Amino acid sequence: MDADTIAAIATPPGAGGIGIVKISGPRAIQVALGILSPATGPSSLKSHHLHYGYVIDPETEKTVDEVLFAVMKAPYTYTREDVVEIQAHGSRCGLHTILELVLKQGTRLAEPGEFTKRAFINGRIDLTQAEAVAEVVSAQTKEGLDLAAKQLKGRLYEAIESTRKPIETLLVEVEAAIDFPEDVEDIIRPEPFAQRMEHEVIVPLEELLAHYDEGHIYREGIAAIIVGRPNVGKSSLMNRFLQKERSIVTTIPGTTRDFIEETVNIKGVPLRLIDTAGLHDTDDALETIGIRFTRQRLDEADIVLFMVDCSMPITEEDTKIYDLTRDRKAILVVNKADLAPHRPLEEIATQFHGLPWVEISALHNKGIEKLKTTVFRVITDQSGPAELPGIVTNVRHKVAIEKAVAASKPAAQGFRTGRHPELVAIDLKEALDRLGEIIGVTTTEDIIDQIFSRFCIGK
Ligand SMILES: Nc1nc2c(ncn2[C@@H]2O[C@H](COP(=O)(O)OP(=O)(O)OP(=O)(O)O)[C@@H](O)[C@H]2O)c(=O)[nH]1
Ligand SMILES: [Mg+2]
Repeated sequence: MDADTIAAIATPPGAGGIGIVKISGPRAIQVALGILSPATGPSSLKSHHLHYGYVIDPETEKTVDEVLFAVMKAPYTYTREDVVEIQAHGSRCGLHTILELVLKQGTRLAEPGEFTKRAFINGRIDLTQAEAVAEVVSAQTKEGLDLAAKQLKGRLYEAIESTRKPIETLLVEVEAAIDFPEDVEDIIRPEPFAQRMEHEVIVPLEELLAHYDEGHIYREGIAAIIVGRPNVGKSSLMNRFLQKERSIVTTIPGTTRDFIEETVNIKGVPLRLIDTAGLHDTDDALETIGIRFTRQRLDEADIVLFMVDCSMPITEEDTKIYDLTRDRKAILVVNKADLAPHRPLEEIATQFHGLPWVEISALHNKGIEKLKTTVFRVITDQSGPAELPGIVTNVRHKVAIEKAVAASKPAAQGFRTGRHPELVAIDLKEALDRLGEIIGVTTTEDIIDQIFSRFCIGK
């Protein structure tokens, strides 16, 4: 059965210079011509060209807007169906009026991600490329965008396909061995079989997994929490990172009362910074509500920036805060390095042994770059993004690859250890299925629906 024809506003809510109404499906062109009056007349509408005209309400014959529109005939379109995109003036009201006229012509409002889903179902892109569309749309940094663009071009698809191919070939051999048990030894030679699985399947898949963490943080970002006693300069540091006066800074201890969150870009990693209220001894020592909240936030954060003031003696409060950073990724930030230090900075640092430390002056903007580099290094366990990390950045892909590796290992060893060919075949099929899930050949309907439901309408 033919797909129905769908339509949606493809540009974000709010007024804009232009806004786009998109139509896709077998009736797209007919529907569009029902409401458009092309300046050149309807007969000369060349595909993949931009045309000029008016949107006219067919019932009232009133002109709704002056527009440009593109007619794109299948198959060289986003969805592989006929597509019309109407570029109107970007008022919300105007776009809704056009959309309503289009819907009245017998189209249906598109579901979230439905245009991209059609591109997938009609075979223009695989599932990883469809997911990359959403990543491109939501990328927060240039590096995140680069990763998504690679996936959009099919890098992950190719990597997965290149491991599926050898499994398929070997599976044919195993199936022959099952059909002709008396010839097993002629059909399969255990050593080369194991080697091929190892070199062409397991090693490449493990390499894909090895860079997952780096890739993932480029995409998803990380959270850093700044903690320390009152008045050490936490809010000043926050403002330096953001390059704007976001947090209130005063000489009065206890200025920040609540959590303040903002996101900055650190070497391509979206870093969500959390400024907190200074932690200090109250009646209840450190067991106050503030501490409890901070502790909660500490647990959620990926890295702790523990700040001390080098011009003041280190106190028991500092030590208690330091205790909160145990077993966490943390950096000691020695602030106010512009003032005469109470003790040599190295000595201060040794009190908090184990933590990498950076001296800064939040007031004079000194040491901030070094601190950023250290944050990046601690988080990625590497010194700098010489090259963008691997191409697996999505947890769905990671889990599927892990399962494929887990099935491939016994399959590789199978003939060395005399396993029954049928069991080897089961493992090989399992590996193929798990890999196929990533690119969309063996993915369940539910998962596909879930993936597209996270898209925005109009994409
Ligand atoms: N000399 C000097 N003063 C600083 C530096 N950083 C912050 N200060 C000053 O220290 C005082 C407190 O700074 P804040 O940034 O408000 O400190 P805070 O840790 O956020 O304080 P609370 O919110 O009260 O916990 C202000 O007067 C800042 O100007 C620094 O590097 N050098
Ligand atoms: Mg503050």
